[in-house]
Amino acid sequence: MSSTTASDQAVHGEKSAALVHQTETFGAHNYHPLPVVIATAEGVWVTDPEGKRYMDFLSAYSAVNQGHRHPKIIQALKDQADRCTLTSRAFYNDRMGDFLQRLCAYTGYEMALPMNTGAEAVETGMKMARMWGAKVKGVENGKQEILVCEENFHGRTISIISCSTDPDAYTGYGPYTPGFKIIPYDNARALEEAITPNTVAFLFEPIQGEAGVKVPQEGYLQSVREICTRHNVLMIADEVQTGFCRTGRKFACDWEGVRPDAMTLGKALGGGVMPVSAVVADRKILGVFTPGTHGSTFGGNPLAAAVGIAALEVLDQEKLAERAEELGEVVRSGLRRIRCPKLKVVRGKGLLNAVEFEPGFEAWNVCVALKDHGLLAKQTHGNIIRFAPPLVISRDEVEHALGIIRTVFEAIE
Ligand code: IF1
Repeated sequence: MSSTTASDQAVHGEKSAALVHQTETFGAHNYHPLPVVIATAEGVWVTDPEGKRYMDFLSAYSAVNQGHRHPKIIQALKDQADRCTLTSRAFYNDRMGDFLQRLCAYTGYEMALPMNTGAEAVETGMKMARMWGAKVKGVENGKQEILVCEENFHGRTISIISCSTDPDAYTGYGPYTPGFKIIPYDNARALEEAITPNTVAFLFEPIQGEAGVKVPQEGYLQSVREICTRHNVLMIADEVQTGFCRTGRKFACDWEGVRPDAMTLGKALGGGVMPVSAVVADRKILGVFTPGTHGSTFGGNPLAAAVGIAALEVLDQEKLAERAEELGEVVRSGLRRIRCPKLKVVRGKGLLNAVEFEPGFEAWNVCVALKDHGLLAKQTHGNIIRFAPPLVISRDEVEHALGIIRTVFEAIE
């Protein structure tokens, strides 16, 4: 029995409608996509099957920082595909070492553990923290505690949703993994008060993406660093979404000059082409893993390594952090000039920005209207829309996007 959705009617044309219908018929309904079908993509632009072009202002949730199908990344993918794609970690391969060395150089850590998705990196970070707690800090195994923040988003696995505060993320998925404590975000005192002798790590987002691009007050990261150091608690920054130049620095923690004990990385590390993720830390922490204690079939595969190398090179060669910082200012000032009584807050860092409408406002129809005007964006929660274009966007493209957003927002009653 096929189920059609409102989206069937709202898409651009016959081909799109048929594709939506097919997707909704055979695909589990774990998403409610905007009624648009993407067929081709390049840089900031995507095109639907009918040939209509849109600006991508979501960037696959910051996984396309280098732009869709960046030529250097695609070339690296093609070249490696013609040599070797997958070996498993049962053997060495000739690309992973180079990738890990470059990732360590880019992030400033001694070691890296390659995985595939962001959630796998976060799970790896959790296991690393627990193992470090048992082996190094001396916490009795089974009593390790990890602190996380309210409104966090770290992925969709059972252990990760076990520390979520979003009922949509965890309801119905019990029993939950124990060993997590939840504290308020952007509150250093709450962190200090929650630490016990069994606390092994504080896992946090330097900017909370899914929560609606929540930027903590200046000094929060430095306070977290000082508290974690003093209590011998691992400071683990989840930079899966904020990493790789998105916020105007290599990593969001760089804005306060803070070096976490470990970072979980993903999304743009795969250059918008394939899943590539990792945990980076120094030897005294990542060294807790010994052969056979953790792994992944695809983690560190030569194809991912080749793509990851190209993804990192493009960030530097095209100075994407500088671009994100400069154009982010243009986006926020442009958004703040829009006359829209229901628009209450514009916030963000670099090219990770969001607008918040008055409480109770439903932003879905605004996103549909933006789509009809040629710009793709998605709300995080009912009244918040995230704007996160690829970092290769030009100044002219930013101005064009602001024109679309202004037209749509100023038409909101
Ligand atoms: C979805 C959210 C964003 C992440 C951080 C780990 C992961 C993510 C900070 C896990 C992934 C994605 C997941 C995707 C939508 C998107 C998302 F809305 F879910 F929360 F970006 F804000 N840490 N975020 O943001 O990485 O396993 O997905 O590779 O699940 O709908 P992943």
